[in-house]
Amino acid sequence: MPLVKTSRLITIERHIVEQGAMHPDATGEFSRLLRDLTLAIRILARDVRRSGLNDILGLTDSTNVHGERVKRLDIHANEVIFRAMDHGGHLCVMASEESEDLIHIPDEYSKGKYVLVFDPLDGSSNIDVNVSIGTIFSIYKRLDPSLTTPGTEADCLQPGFKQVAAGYAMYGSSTQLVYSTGRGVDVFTFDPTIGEFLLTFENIRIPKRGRIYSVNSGNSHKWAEPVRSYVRHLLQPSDDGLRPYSLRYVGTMVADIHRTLHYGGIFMYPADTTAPNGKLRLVYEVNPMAFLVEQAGGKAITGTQRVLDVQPEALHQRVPCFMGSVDDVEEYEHFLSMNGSTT
Ligand code: AHM
Ligand code: MG
Repeated sequence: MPLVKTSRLITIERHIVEQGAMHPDATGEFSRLLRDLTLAIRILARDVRRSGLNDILGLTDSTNVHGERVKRLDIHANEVIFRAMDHGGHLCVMASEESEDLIHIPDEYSKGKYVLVFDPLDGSSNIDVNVSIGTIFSIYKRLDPSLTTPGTEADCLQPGFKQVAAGYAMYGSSTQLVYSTGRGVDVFTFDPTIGEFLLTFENIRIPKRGRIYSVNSGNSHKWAEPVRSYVRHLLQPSDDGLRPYSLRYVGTMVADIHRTLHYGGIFMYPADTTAPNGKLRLVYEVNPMAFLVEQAGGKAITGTQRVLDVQPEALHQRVPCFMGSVDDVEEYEHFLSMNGSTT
């Protein structure tokens, strides 16, 4: 049974504080960081809910009721997260999918020991059509323990196994926040009537094998042979009834990984002939998701190595990824080895 639904009535704030209390040397800084981040997510949950209305309510096609220019939702999300996180004194630097360079903490605010990387609104192709989108984040400790200097690019380019926390918010039929501090994965659901995230599932475990694969099959003509033969295999009926697999692909990584965490199976964004490293970004998309998948008992690889062991070389670097149920990912690895290929 992968889902352990909790009967405890507990808010995310309380949960964060309780988890912090488990660390004898905790100063509370990390709890405050997460509290600020959940504020940003609450605001974004509200804004996403109203996103179809902004343009309609605007006096002109680019102005909202407050006389402000209506921004694209992903740019807006980037700004909301920055404004929630820049002044708390917990962070030394940030990086985002929507910002080409590092995001520094303004001079007037003190610097903290943590680093935040994020994708403010994942699933951009789905924003305008009311399909689930999300926010992905990952937190590291800064490399230089001195708190007086700004954070650096190296702080944001730490390998994924050094994450101290990672998670995502999914703005779906409800808003859920899924996160891990390295002690399993917990799921919180937002109750808009009380403005709180409530613990819904504790320590979710991804099934050892699933029956769903998730990939953009429109790219299949460009995949390497191991990926093609693996997907052909998944579609081949088997005597034990485990195959054929069903295909599910939302096109929002947050939603596809969310389903994979609950139902199992495999999510893939492989390399192809026009995208030699796939599409997804290592630092703020693939690493946080790989951390969650591993924390839920699953597996995440690039095709050549464990995702969390990759040493990032650039903020916006892409990497192929295959993640989900252990048996499914290992079956894909078997196809790789049969083909003598590692792509
Ligand atoms: P985005 O960050 O611009 O939204 O791009 C990332 C998204 C992922 O959420 C999703 O898995 C993938 O792009 C879908 O890409 P494609 O449309 O090529 O299948
Ligand atoms: Mg994204």
